[in-house]
Amino acid sequence: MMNKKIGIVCYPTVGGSGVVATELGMHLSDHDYEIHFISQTMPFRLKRLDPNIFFHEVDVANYPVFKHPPYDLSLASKIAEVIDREQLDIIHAHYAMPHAICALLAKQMAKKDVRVITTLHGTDITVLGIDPSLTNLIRFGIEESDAVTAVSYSLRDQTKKLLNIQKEIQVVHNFIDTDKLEEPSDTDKLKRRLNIQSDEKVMIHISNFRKVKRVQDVIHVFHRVQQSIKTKLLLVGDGPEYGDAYQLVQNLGLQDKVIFMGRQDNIHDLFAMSDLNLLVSEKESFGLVLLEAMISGVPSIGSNTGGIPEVIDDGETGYICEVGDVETMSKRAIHLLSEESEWKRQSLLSKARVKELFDAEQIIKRYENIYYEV
Ligand code: GMT
Repeated sequence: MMNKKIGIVCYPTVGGSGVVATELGMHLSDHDYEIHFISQTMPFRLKRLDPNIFFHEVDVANYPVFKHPPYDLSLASKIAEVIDREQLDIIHAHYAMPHAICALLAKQMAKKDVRVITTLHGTDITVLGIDPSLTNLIRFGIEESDAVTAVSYSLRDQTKKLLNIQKEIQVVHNFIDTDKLEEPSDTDKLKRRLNIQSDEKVMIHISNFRKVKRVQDVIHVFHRVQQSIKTKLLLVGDGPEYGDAYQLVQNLGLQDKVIFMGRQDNIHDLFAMSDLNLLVSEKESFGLVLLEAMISGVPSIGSNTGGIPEVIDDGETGYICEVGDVETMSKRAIHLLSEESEWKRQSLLSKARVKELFDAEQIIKRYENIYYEV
């Protein structure tokens, strides 16, 4: 197999699309690809030293005549420079705005011929794609790419419908390493330090605390559950809704039972302590955190939106409830947390499902096939 050179353009900060892009690059380097990340700062998960992985930082030009520094143009220019210097074969743009458009501009600028693959992740379509000031631009980015993928069937169908796209969009689900799981830290010790008693259950929600995540619903569900089951709630992450979530916890008198953890890196340790994960968003094209829960054998309650029902098998690895239906969510949570044998069954099925459908090695092969097709 030829040693292909791939440029990956992604957002480097905390967020699912950046995580997927970085993990993809690291796996491809294990398959003898040469990977060139092109981004504003080093992708946050890119910690390991690897002779097959390079990082090219985008310097954004600034000058008093600009009202806003032209990041998009600097990015396009950097991509073109890297294509020619490193002789890249493929640019894989993660998130349509502005990455797909910048990649297409760079393709025109560069002397070396490249193929552009765009992966759609979610709000690039469901929020930005329907903004009238951006719709045509995003449609152009999709139609002109040599191949396009979406992280769920739901996102593919929404893209086609909302943007009236005829072009083929292949569904490649998100993935997780299922065979290199590190042993979690001492769970009992962690629980003691967090003041979680041995007979208490643990519910968890991890997100960037944006409005679409409906963190308040998570707290309302917990409020109902803790009335009949000894439980603590871990709230992990940070974002615009953090303050309101904190206030709601005070108002409901739950401050001794809800643990705000802020942003955390070691998600695996957190799930090792947890019994039930909640992802009850209004929009969610996939929900990467569901895979992190499944691999640790933690069932999830998810909302019936976007790609969540493609990840959670309703009644087998958690439950799907309507967005905002905190009553049903609470009933399902109470059922799972009180029926030991049912929880055990769903926990085992969660681990099996993630291995069967979302394992990194099989999903990486899908991307490799697309690279070879173009
Ligand atoms: O689209 C976003 O909100 C940002 C993006 C990200 O960078 O975190 O999240 C999306 O992409 C993730 C990775 O593919 C998916 O797991 C998330 O479900 C998706 N977010 C939404 O659709 C809200």
